[in-house]
Amino acid sequence: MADASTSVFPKDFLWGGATAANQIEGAFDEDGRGLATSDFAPFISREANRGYEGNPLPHNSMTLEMLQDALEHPENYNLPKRRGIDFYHRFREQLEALAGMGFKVFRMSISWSRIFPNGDDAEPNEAGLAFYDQVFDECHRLGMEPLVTLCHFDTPLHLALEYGGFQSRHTVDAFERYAETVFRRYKGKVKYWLTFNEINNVLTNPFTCSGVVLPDPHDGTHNPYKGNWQMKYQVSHNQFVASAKAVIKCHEIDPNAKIGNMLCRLENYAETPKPEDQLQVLFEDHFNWFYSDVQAKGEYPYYMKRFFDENDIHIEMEPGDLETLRVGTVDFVTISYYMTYIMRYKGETVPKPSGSLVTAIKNPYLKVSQWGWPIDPIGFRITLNHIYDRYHLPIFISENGLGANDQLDENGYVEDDYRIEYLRAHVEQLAEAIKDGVDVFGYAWWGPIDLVSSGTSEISKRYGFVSVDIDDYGNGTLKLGRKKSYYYYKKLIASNGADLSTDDIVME
Ligand code: BGP
Repeated sequence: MADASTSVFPKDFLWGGATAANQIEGAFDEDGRGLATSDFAPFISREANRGYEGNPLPHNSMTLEMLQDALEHPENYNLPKRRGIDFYHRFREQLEALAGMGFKVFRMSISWSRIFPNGDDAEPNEAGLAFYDQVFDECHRLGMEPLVTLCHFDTPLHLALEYGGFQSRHTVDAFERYAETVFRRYKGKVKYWLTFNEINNVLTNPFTCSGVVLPDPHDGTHNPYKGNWQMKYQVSHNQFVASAKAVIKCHEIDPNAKIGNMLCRLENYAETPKPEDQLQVLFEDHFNWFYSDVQAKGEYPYYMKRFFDENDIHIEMEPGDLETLRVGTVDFVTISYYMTYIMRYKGETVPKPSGSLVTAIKNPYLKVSQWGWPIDPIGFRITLNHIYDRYHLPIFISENGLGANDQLDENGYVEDDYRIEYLRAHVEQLAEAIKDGVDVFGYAWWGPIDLVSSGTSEISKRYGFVSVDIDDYGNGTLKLGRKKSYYYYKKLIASNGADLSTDDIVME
């Protein structure tokens, strides 16, 4: 019988789920909260995008002109991240539903502009600080450890418009002050912190990741964010420094707290056994590892020098930066893991900057989600081994999950066997990785309660075990429902990951 006594997972393994302020809170203009870039990430329906095939209107990266227009005429835009799922007012009920599955950990983020409305104000906003006090207290009351990201895709708008986001060292200083403020306030309440969500996403989306707002390129592409490698690597450096400064402050203020990084982990396979394809894998791996290498090892890795030299990229550093990076290394490593990628040789012997997280090349051995994301549980085991081999640091899975167009009934229920199978297969491979000797201390399913999509700002890409009655336009009662997967995850957690059977799910 598979029960907790046969589990390969550590006894106090942190099972749970992950969210982000900008995708759940709503209340974007209440109690002194300032605007953030995420308040300008429109949902653009497939209909609205008809005619733009191959060149879609951006969902989550606005150009300067679009942003200014949305500031003046918000009524012309559907901006779901302003609404979220109303966690701000309903967190008690929503957290209780999650705790009902036996969650040990709840990953969430603090909205920086709720604490400092402009990002750099002289004083923090007490109402914002008090809100998170209540959320953390509630988490503890329900037996869930909050694991808190300082900045998850929501740079304060003022810093984005006036300072170019993390292009400027002013934003680095403001971030350090913000981090220090929340470390002091929540000392003893928050044991696990993360600095930036998916820090490597600056390469594809500096608007979302780093608060960079660029003017319309007027070339018909709607996308000024392609290329710009000099800017993107400078921003990366600035965020590394900001992250390391936060780590140092966290250690000073609360020696009992642990602080990690967060990497969107890209595991790459060669398309063929051709050595050139494998060389491409090496190049692409380096673009990805670069981020966790700096944050976990505290120095720029050897392979970046040639890359920077040959691509004419020059990083401006301030005196003391390298020492800050050296001292401010993370205590643990976290990743989001959704899929693997196929690499084909691009014909260059020196890596060129790479800007795409998703390759067009299909893996014929894998099924894909309704959004086209390849589903690869074995890749999960592979990637965990690679990370542990590289850093020998404890790992927390800060995101893994399946977005699907659930057909909910009037009770918010759906027989989401596809989600159950995704979870089962990934936890099975996670257990294999643990048996391999990889030190993993927690697993957080992305979006355990339906929330607004980061990439497309839609709600109909549902990840939750708990459903929320709301649609892409904000219509609905916000009533919660429990999907079949809710009861599966509950059973899995109760057995500490030992019972993965899908046959005997009890709906209670
Ligand atoms: C990660 C982000 C999350 C999240 C998830 C799923 O990149 O850290 O915020 O939303 O991906 O992506 P999406 O919401 O686009 O389906």
